[in-house]
Amino acid sequence: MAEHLQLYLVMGSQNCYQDPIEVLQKAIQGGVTCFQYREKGSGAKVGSERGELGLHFKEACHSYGIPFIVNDDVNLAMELEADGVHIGQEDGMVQEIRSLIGSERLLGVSAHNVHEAEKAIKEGADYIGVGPMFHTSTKKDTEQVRGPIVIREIREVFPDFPVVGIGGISKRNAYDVVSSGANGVAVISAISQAENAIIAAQELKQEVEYGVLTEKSNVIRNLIKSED
Ligand code: 3NM
Repeated sequence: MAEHLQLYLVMGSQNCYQDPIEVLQKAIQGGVTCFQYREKGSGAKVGSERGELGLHFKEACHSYGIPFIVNDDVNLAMELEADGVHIGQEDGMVQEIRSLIGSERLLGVSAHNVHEAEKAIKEGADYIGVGPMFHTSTKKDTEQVRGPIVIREIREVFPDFPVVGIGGISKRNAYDVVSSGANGVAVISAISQAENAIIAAQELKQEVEYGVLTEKSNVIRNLIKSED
């Protein structure tokens, strides 16, 4: 799972200024490694239109070989035969959702601190999304911003568990999130509202790769130190 988290695009039609399917296709061409369909908030599609758009998104993801995850809605995820579901703390019990979706589908859970991370991991999440890393105006009901330090705290307890940071991430701060130990970054506006989604994704991906290298060399340095 961790490799899919490098550059995770979360998006619904309400987040886009341009055609959402084209935005997704360009984003994947630019380096997006996972997609979450989050049709939510004012202007979001409902009913059959919501399902139809999801199907187009899924086709785009699968034609490029990246996972298609549905936010919150287990019924929609099953109807669309999605690769997984992502839930928040308020969306139900992890074990319950797992029993509905089966062991093959991915289950992502939002966590805001070490305690929530620990609970989600023990209950069977495949990865956790940790946020908000920075201030965001995309989601109104976020928890307080504590920044990439939360990733470090979670990493100390779970050195290898797949973790992605979310909230206010752009090319200017993606490096801080990944060099703190996240496997990648999840973004909405940095790609969905960019003038050119290909370039936006490429630039973010570069920062993520740079952050991964820094984190790896830190781990090696610490290993050498502990052997001295
Ligand atoms: N979850 P942007 S922040 C969907 O903190 C979501 O859990 C968050 O949008 C959390 O990349 C967020 O435009 C919105 O800041 C992310």
